[in-house]
Amino acid sequence: MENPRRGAFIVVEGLDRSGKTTQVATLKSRLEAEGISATILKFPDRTTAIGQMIDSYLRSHSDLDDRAIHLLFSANRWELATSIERMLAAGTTVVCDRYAFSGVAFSAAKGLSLDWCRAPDESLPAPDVTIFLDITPEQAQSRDGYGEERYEKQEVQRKVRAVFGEISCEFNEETWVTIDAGKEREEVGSEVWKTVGPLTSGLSRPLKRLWH
Ligand code: FDM
Repeated sequence: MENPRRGAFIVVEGLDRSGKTTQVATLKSRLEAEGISATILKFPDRTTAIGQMIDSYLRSHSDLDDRAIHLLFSANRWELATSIERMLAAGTTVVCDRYAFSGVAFSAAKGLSLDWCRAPDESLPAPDVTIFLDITPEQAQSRDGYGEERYEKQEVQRKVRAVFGEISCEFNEETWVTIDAGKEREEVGSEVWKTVGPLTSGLSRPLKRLWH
């Protein structure tokens, strides 16, 4: 029988090296320890055919027009949209490492208009909450592995952070939670849990759509 309460859709966003991947993994373990079925998704999903084109672009093995790569990132979300909906309907909590907000922030930081950037993601499943792990570009740069990919440059990250700030203004404090990711990993983890904990008993309200 289908679970009457759906799983929560949780998105974790942030600049490169803000600790998203670690926090997403910690969150999944914590959810499972509480007996909640949880799945991690990561965008871009580099395993699909579209994802491989994105991967090649991010590693600077290929070049693409700014609008073309933007549309590929969006298409990469659309190819997983139905499976996200199915998992949520089956009662699984979906934790997503980056989503459409990264899509808008990174492309708008290149000078494309916000409206143009938002359009292809319109009607995708909307997260119940977006957790933004906030870190300054200076703090990010001091972390291991920084600088390996295309956007890992301070001036890009500074612009991206500013666009994330603009996007966050459209949400209320229940749907967009900013956490200082410059703090110790455990402290960030407990703040993430404070946000996610109340959603773990499942939700009966219907899933919303971007950007409504
Ligand atoms: N990125 C990610 C975008 O430019 N648009 C998007 O829609 C998404 C999901 O790709 F620099 C950027 C953000 C980041 C890179 O890095 C992916 P990670 O390390 O795989 O998260």
